[in-house]
Amino acid sequence: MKFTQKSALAVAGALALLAATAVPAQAASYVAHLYPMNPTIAPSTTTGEAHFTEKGGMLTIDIRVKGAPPDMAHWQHFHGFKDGAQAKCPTLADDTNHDGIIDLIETGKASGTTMVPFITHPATMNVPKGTYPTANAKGDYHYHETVPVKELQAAFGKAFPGQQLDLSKRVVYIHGVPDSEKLPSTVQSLGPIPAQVTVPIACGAIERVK
Ligand SMILES: [Cu+2]
Repeated sequence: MKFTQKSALAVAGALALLAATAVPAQAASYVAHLYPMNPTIAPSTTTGEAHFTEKGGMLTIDIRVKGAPPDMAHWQHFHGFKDGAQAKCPTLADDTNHDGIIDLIETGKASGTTMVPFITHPATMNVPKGTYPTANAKGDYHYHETVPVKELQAAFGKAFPGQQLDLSKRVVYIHGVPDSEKLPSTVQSLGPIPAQVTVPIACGAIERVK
């Protein structure tokens, strides 16, 4: 009896060990369903999906956007809190100056700050100068990049000390309306960057699916 119990324990232990070592090898998948924001200023309704897959030390970022303002580049990032708090997409209540538009600055309370840009080389973390995708004449685009997790985490940790990427605590934003779009002067932006570039047009919270 004693022997059997011991064996059972040994088997359970071995299984637990197997499970523990098997986890990192599995792919982790995340998705963000993007819903339109500020539809009164964007000439169209922006929707889309962002997928994140972590496998074999690589992070693949795949974002499909539909109906964004056409023929222009769109800033896109994940935003989050520097202290690791859970970010959310804003609601109409976040339009604190009641100009009918939730601008970038007003997203801060719900979503924190701009973190990782979805540009050609995300690990450069070059938010203002990176190359962002351009929507076609229909307002659609497909962004697909693969980046070593270690490289991205190292750059991220430098910008946000003590922070992990923690995708499920972040939100994806798509930004930008045409330069020609007249915005009220109350629409705030980031430093000298025109509000047309930074105004959010879609948002989605990142959820882990696997
Ligand atoms: Cu952003």
